[in-house]
This record gives sequence, C-alpha cells and structure tokens, in this order.
Amino acid sequence: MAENETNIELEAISRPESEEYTENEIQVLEGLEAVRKRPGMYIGSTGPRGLHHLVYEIVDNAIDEALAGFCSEIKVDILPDNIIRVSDNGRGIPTGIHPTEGISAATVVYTILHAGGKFGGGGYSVSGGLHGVGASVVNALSEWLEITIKNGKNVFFQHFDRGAYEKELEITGETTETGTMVCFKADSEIFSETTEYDYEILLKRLREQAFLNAGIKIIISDLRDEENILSEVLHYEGGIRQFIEHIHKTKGLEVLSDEVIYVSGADDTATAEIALQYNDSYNAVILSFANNIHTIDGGTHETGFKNALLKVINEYGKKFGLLKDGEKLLGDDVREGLTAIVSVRLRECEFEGQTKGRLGNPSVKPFVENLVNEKLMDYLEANPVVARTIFDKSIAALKAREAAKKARELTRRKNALESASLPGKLADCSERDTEFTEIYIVEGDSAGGSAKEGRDRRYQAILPLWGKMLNVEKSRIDKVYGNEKLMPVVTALGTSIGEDFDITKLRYGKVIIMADADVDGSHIRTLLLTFFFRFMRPLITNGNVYIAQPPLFRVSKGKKFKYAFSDAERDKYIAEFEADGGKADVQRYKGLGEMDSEQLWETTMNPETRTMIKIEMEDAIKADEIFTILMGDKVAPRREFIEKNAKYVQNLDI
Ligand code: TSJ
Repeated sequence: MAENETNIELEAISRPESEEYTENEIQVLEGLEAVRKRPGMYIGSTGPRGLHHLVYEIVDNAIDEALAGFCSEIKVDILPDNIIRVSDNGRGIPTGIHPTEGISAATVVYTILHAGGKFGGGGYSVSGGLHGVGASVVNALSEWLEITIKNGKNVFFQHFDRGAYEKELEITGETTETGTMVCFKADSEIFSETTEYDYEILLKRLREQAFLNAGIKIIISDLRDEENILSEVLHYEGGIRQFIEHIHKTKGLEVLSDEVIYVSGADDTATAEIALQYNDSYNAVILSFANNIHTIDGGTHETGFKNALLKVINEYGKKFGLLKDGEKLLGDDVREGLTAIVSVRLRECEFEGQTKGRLGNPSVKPFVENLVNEKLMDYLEANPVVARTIFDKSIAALKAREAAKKARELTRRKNALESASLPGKLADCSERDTEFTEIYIVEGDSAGGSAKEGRDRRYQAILPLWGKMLNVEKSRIDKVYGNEKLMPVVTALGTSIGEDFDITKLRYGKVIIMADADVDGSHIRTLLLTFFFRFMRPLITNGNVYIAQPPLFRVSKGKKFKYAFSDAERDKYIAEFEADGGKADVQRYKGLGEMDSEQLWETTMNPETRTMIKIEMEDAIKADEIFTILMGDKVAPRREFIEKNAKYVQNLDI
C-alpha cells in the first residue's frame, strides 16, 4: 500500500455531481489513456500473463489490508464471461474527499496513475508481478470496473468504463458490514489474444500468497461453468513451512526427516523467514521472495542463505569430527535434495537484472546470512539426528561429485581418442557461424527423415532422438554421460554439461525442439527442457532454446489452403473458405510424420513463415516441476497431474 502515503481524511461526500469534466478528470483521463496506449509498459504483456496480473494487482491490495491486521478473508471469484470479483472484509477503501485531488479517495485509487511503478519508463516486460503499479492500471485496462465499499454505515458504489466515470462515488444503501469489493472485465481491445482466465494459474499464485502470508484466508472459486464449479480454501497457519510440505507432496518426493526446519528474525529494516527440508532427490529447489514477490533470479537474500547453509554444515562436520582432514563440502553438495523458501520483507526493494527478477539490496545478504548462521547451527546442535541425516546426504553428494569427475575425464579421454566425433544420426549443416545456424532436435525417425529432406542444409542441422529416456530426477550428472538419448544432444551442441558447460563452444545459435503436438510430444519437450534446465542452464538464460510449432490442421477448399495452429484459427479459416458457399476440407495432423518434407518446411521450419516459442526461464522451471511429477515413482500425484495438465502442450506463454 506504498501508494497510499497521503493521509486521507474521512469525511462525508459533499461534492455535487458535476456536469462537465473538471481539471482533475481531464488529467485522470490523460493518465489512463497513456496506460491504454502502451499497456506493455505497465503490465509487461498483453498476453495471458498480463491478463492474470490484473487479478494479482487487485488481490495484493486486499492482502495488504490483511497484513495491516484489518481483514481475515479474501474471496476471488471467476464469474461467467470471465468477470473477476475480488472482495475482502477489511475496513473498506477510504471514501472521504482526498485533500489535494478534490475527489473521493477511493476514486483516486482507481483513476490516478501512481508514480514509480515497476514498469514505468523501462519499456520491457517484467516477470514477478506488477506490485505498486496500482489499481488504476487495472481500471484503465478493463472494459468496465465497479467498486463497492462498505464502511459499517453506508454502501458506496462507483462504475467505470475503460477507466472513465460519469458519476462520482455514491451512497447506495446502509450496512453494518465493512469491506471492499471490486468487479472487472478485462478489455478485449487490449487483451486481444485472450481474456480467458486459467483457474490453475490463479490458484497457484494465490496459494503461494497464502503460504507467504500465514493465516490469511483466500477462497478462490471458478463459477464459469455451473456444472463444474471449482473452489478451494487457501489458509495455512503454518505459512512457508506448509509451502515446503506442499511442494514435496505434489512432487511425490520422500522427505529425509519429518520436520521442516524454520528460522526467522527481524531488525529495524527487514524481516526474514526461512523454511527448509531435504528429500530423496538430487535436485535443489530454492524459492526466494522479497515483499511477497517471487525473485526468480535470486539475489542478496538467496545468496546470504546459500552462504550460511554451506558454512553451517561444514562447521558442523568439523566440530563433530565428521569431515576428514582437507575434506570440504561445496555449495552443490549441501543443496542436493534441498527444498527451501526464503522470504524477506523490507521497506523498499531494489529489483535488478534484465527481467527485474533479482533482489539487489546489499544489506539483506549479511542480514540473512547472520540469521541463518546463528539459528541453523542452534537447530542442528539441538537436533543431532536431523543434523546427521543432512550431513550424510551432503557427503554422499560429495562422493558422487568425485565419481562424476572421473566419468567426465573418462569421456574426455575417449573423445580425444575418437577425435570429437559427432553423433552418427546428426545431419549437420554446412554453415559454421552460430549467428545463422540452428539444430532441430526431432523425436521419431520418420519425422527426422522429413526434416532432413525438407531443411535448408546450409544452416539447419537435424538430430533425431532415439533410445530410452533417462530419469533425470533420480540421476546425478554422472548418469548423463552414459545415456544414449541425451549424449548425442550433448555432443551435437558441443558445449558439454554441468560445471564444464561452455557456451562459447555452442555449435548452433538456435536449439529447436520439434515434437508432435500430443501427449508423447509434450513429454519429450518436457524432458529436454528439464535436461537443459538442470545441466545446461545458460542455454536457457541466454535465449538459445526454442519450441517448434507445427500446425494442427490444414484447412482447404479446391486449390486454396491454410494451416491452422489452434482450434480457433481452424474455425476462422473454415468460415473464410465457406463464406461464398461450398464446404471446406479439414485435415488434422496427428503427428509431424503425417506431413511430407515440403509441408514440414513450409509450416514449421522456414524462418520466413514459421512461428516458434522462445523458451524463457519460467517455462523451463515449469517443465522441471512437471517432469518431476511425470517421472517420480509416486503413482497418485502423477495420475492427478496428467489429468490436469493434458493441455500444457501449447500453453507456454504463462
Ligand atoms: F485497491 C484496490 F482497489 F484494488 C483494492 C483495495 C481492492 C480490494 C479487493 C481491496 C482493497 C482494499 C483496500 N481493501 N482494504 C483496503 N483498505 C484501505 O484502503 C484502507 C482502509 C482504511 C485506512 C485507514 O487508515 O483508515 C487505510 C487504508 C489504506
């Protein structure tokens, strides 16, 4: 609620209804017009991601009221026609006349663009949420928006159309209740791609907020389909401790000791909470947050935590004679199988990096580091059984790291002997400059054949995949070196993996995954993204990885034809073709193999006409989460997952 710094006097509304626009209103409209002209600058994107951010922005205000201690329950409803309704039982937004603006404070909240928004001025998209941008941005980007405020005496109401209002905030009734309710419909002129909300996406984000703000109760409901109403109460007294349990449960991971370790502390400028627990996987998951915003690229809070964790476990080993002379655990060793949440709150966060996903405040590092150093050591000394489990897990990781090093050296020597042999199935391109080269990684021999025939061999290489999939979840890096499915990818790309990864050795500027638009194809895409995420991460952060988008339909009539990449597009083309009578023919492509080489080139490989999805870090994280579930050995979450995410295939823009 940083934008509400002005002290607002609560007085009755005394302003008469004006016939003409006032100076204020003109300014308001100009401000909101700027938002409508360049929405991307304010909400990052006008795709599904931006659409969902509208909801978070409104909900954040209610969460602030809850954090201030005046609200116990927040309801978020998706209504038919994709109307969103958010309500809380807080004090109600102040309704009195704003001392400087001369209109109701509630109207100010909705119509005055607040300075210092995360997106202002920068001009590029930001992933973490649009905190501080303000309800006015949501208002500007809504076809209509309505607020209802109850202050224990009166019910107040105001209606806006695309940010503009004809009537002031008015009293419509009496009440003994208090609270704020906001309804809005996103403007399809702005969100032209889609205005349809994904329940699972809202659920995930709201659940995260409920974990981060222990005790807050958020009730989400999807009322769009009266035959299939979905609803969930998100209420976690255990906060981030329960977040850790939730992650382990949904991933089907076995924990190494029952209790989640929890430390917290505060000084005059910041508070920090950390929860952690180890599981039987080899993967590390550290989720960090600053003022409830996910810092996807970490930052000073995460670094402070990692430093302290490493120091404490090494010191514990030394203190109890568990480490041999000269033996030292490294960061990766102590993080193997770790799930941790780091949540800090500060007065003002500095977010850094290209996507503003990293916390920059320098003072947070020593703050978190000292806190964890002290309190984690206390915990380990008081809980020797847990301490020993963690320590043994770290030692096992260290041993595996040494084994991996040997495997790597063996591979290196072998490679030297075979003089850097490329995989036999690779159809390489003739160009060597990575500015132009691309490699298509193709599942299945028949599609691989069409791709080889259809490609432009000057700059497009084809690598068909074959063999048994490696369970990346249950494998440390040494297993990758022997895997017949992944090793050809590693040698073709030329970069090596893990610590040895070297982007300057990359042989192709674009690494394109091409697989069928079905469940198996989705599986192979997820596998490869997970593999890149875990063992070749810079490939993703550097923006080299793409997903090819083969068409799903060919719509034709006579000699005319068009390719469609979605059901909506198919229907559009059918309508176009049938406009002057006759019937269009629709061919559905079940797999890449159904297209001949020419069609494959035309639709999916020709740089002039193809569309591809560029993979960003968030996509890879999502793949990684999904992959864990797909490959984990717990059957129950896996079945549930496949039912829920069958649509993941095309749905990468979130
Ligand atoms: F901002 C908003 F309009 F998006 C929004 C605000 C949306 C929703 C669903 C809730 C809220 C909101 C705001 N809920 N509760 C409040 N509280 C205040 O704005 C408030 C109330 C009283 C006082 C006070 O000092 O008496 C101060 C504030 C900021």
